[in-house]
Amino acid sequence: MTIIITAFERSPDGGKGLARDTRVRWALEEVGQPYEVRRLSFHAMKEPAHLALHPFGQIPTYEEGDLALFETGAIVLHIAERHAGLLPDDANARARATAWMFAALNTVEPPILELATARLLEGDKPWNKERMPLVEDRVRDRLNLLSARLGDADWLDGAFSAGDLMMVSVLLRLRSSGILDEFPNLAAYVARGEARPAYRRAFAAQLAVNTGKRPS
Ligand code: GTB
Repeated sequence: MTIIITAFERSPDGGKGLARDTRVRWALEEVGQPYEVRRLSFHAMKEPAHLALHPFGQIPTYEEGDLALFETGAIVLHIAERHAGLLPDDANARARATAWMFAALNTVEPPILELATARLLEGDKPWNKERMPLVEDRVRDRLNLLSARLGDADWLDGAFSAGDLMMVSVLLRLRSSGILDEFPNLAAYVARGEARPAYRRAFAAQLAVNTGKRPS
């Protein structure tokens, strides 16, 4: 059955891979599932046809036969549960990998999104200069403990899993802030994720769409 995901017609990041279709593409590449992409303008995302798939009028969505999903956490978990390659066989290890997915989305991503909002949307506010260090420190608080937990391991809990896919995807958003480089083991962790052939294919595919360059 053909898998169809949605993505920006043109991502505002110009192909840096930060829009969330990249994590879904990455998951599909890891498990070797082909997919098609329906690209949407900002206008089309708020039209009834797309709102029927995504109640908040966002990307990405995922369609497979009569199943339609939104939310990258749910989509990546669905892919990981249906296909081998992103979750361990052992039931307890699967549960722990799922916990890392939730940790990425619910514990690590919120302060990173707050930082992105403070930088992109609030930069011109008179109080921004005073607020910024507080927002940055809330990111550092999370990264400090994540860094301590990762230590010198390659991945968060044994072999690479959907938990790492989601955590790396979330941390990538931090790169331009310079904060990731304050944590060398996390910077290396992200680089290991980006070096995976499946990530590279996913990145190249979204880059091609956003720049018109064909994947090499
Ligand atoms: N919780 C949802 C999920 O995980 O699926 C969040 C989905 C979401 O935020 N979608 C964004 C969207 O559709 C695109 S990915 N926004 C349009 C809208 O809400 O109207 C977020 C994103 C967008 C752009 C960049 N960038 O340019 O750097 C990075 C991330």
